[in-house]
Amino acid sequence: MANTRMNRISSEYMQALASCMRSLKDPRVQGFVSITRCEVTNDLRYAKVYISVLGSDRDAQEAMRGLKSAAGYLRREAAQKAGLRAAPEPIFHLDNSIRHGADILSVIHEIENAPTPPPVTVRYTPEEAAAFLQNHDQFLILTHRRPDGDTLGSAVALCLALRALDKTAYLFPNPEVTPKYKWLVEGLEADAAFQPESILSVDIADLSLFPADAKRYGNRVDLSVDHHNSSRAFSRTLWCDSHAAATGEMILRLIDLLEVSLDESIANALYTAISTDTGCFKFSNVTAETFRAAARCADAGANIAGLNLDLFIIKSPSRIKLEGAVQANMQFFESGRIALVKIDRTMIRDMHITIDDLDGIAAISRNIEGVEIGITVTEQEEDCKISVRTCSRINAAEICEKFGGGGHRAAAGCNINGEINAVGKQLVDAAREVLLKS
Ligand SMILES: [Mn+2]
Repeated sequence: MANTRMNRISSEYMQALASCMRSLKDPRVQGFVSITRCEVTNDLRYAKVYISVLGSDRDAQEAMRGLKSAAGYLRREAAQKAGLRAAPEPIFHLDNSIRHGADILSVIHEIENAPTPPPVTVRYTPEEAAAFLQNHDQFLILTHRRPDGDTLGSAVALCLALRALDKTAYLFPNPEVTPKYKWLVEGLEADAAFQPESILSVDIADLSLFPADAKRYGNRVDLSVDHHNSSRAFSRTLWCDSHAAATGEMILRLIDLLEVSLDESIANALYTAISTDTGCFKFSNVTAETFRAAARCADAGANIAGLNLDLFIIKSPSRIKLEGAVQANMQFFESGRIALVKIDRTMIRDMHITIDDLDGIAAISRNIEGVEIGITVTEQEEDCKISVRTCSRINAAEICEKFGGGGHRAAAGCNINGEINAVGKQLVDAAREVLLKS
């Protein structure tokens, strides 16, 4: 009983505090600062407030300094706003785990003068989502950071379908589109002069996944279409179907509801979305619906063999060299149950490795007979990026959580500062610990 009451007080206090933080004029608290958790003590004397900052370590430190200097003001205002008889003293803690993409409960600060995010997200059915599209115009479609085939293919198919309805629709020019997918978005990206009226997002599970330049739309998304289990509401309306193998499957459903017929371009975009998110129909997310959607693409003239060749079979010379080096230098531990791959900056430079080349490289070590945990350490400019892939018995996220990262059971990641060999050793030690107790 008491717990429920304190939970309610904490939650009300958190919202009040978030609202007060929004009104701060301190430039140090201008970035993407969120409260991820808040616990008010039973005696109402203190509030432990966990803060996440999207940005560099320095941004985070500065934001914390800004919050601490405003603590007196925030204490009075938040208590008053929350209607508390006592004024708990907010104690701010930096929540580092969140910066690696876990839970963001509330985004509390946007660019100056931007409206606040919608307080409530309305869950839409596919029919309601289609009606929204039918009744609006001047669309801008957002895709996620490090865009993959699903976010881009879905955005392109939706854009073309809206244009087929004589509407104006453009893609947000995502600066991270790699050469592999450039052909898809060509001619569909908005220029700086475009003034959208309706903002859509596809395949974006969380505000933290917005491209840096799209952050200004973070609180303006009218409709989000997504299939991630972990999808977090940030838009005015959301249609989420976690059974869909790809957002592309959901876009096909919308296209049918809008009564737009599939043409070759739409079919190519949808096939790209569906095939890439299923590892060319090999992953466990594939359903009969996935094949039906792919068959519709084939019927509409999608270039199935050509796309499969470009997306899954043809590899760049640098990728082949990288795979060779990865295989030659792989280290095994615990009688071959743990495999470690290290990709250092010299390799990346000498072999001319691109982001496209690194895509999916983490699966190589795990896909070896007897390996239960595959670890890939990639040296970056500032730190090492770690990808862990595991067999179903082992929880990859548990290993990465030890280093402030996270992810799914079969695939997780984290970033660690340090020399690549030392980082590799740390990871193997952590993996061994989890392996031996699982
Ligand atoms: Mn997807």
